[in-house]
Amino acid sequence: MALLLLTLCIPGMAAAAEKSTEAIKGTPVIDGFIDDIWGKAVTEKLENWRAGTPEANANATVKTMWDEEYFYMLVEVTDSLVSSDVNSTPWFNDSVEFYMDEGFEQDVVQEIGDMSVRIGAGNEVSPGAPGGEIRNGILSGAQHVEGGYVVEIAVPWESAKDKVAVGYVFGYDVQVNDDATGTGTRDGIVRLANTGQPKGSNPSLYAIVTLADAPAADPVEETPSSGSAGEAAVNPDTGDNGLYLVWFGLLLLSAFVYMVSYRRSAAK
Ligand SMILES: [Ca+2]
Ligand SMILES: [Ca+2]
Ligand SMILES: [Ca+2]
Ligand SMILES: [Ca+2]
Repeated sequence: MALLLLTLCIPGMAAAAEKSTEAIKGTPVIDGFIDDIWGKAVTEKLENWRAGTPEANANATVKTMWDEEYFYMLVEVTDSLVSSDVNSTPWFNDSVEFYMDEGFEQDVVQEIGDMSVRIGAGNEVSPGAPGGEIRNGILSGAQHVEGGYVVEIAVPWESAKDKVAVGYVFGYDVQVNDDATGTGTRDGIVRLANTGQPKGSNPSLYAIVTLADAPAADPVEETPSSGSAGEAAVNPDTGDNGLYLVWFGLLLLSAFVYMVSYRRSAAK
């Protein structure tokens, strides 16, 4: 608590980590549809408005996940008018930009190795901010949904390939561009991090993400093992009981037949 107060009281100390989060371990399918496992990931809201307002423009959240092959990001955009590919300049269209400072060098401009890519609401892929690079092997999927759209992306590890493990830390950022009028002009720009950077992309200000463990599995519901096993146990009993009844019936019948024939022979 004392440390927290101290941190809050010293300007600059808190600014360094303007946004930090963690990525759960897991492997979603990259198709723009939200896998169940995303429900266990940390949700971060994009709140750094560079243009537009939360009331007039698209709002968004991002979730992250990782495995040995990829870093995954899921962005859910609330957008009352989704349009794609209206303007040939891709950042004027509804789109999501993804940035990674995978080596965590925290340079002030994007350097070689800093991933940067833009995915349109219709899954159009284009290079992100100048200096960054689209990485070979990126997978992406986008889907229009009621009230907006969803973008899912997988970025293959490169420089951190041999380092990724629980506890690995690096920088990433996300920006959503909104064309609110559907005319191919950008009206809203909101970022996850990068506060104070009016243009371009500054890896030293990216959100800091720590790779975390896989989420705990849901408790397995008590399967009514008595159900199947019970049935199996009950059925033969019922069968046996039925068999006994048949035998008992036959016994009574033969006793009856015997008595009748005995009386008849006695009467003769
Ligand atoms: Ca999916
Ligand atoms: Ca870097
Ligand atoms: Ca829009
Ligand atoms: Ca517009």
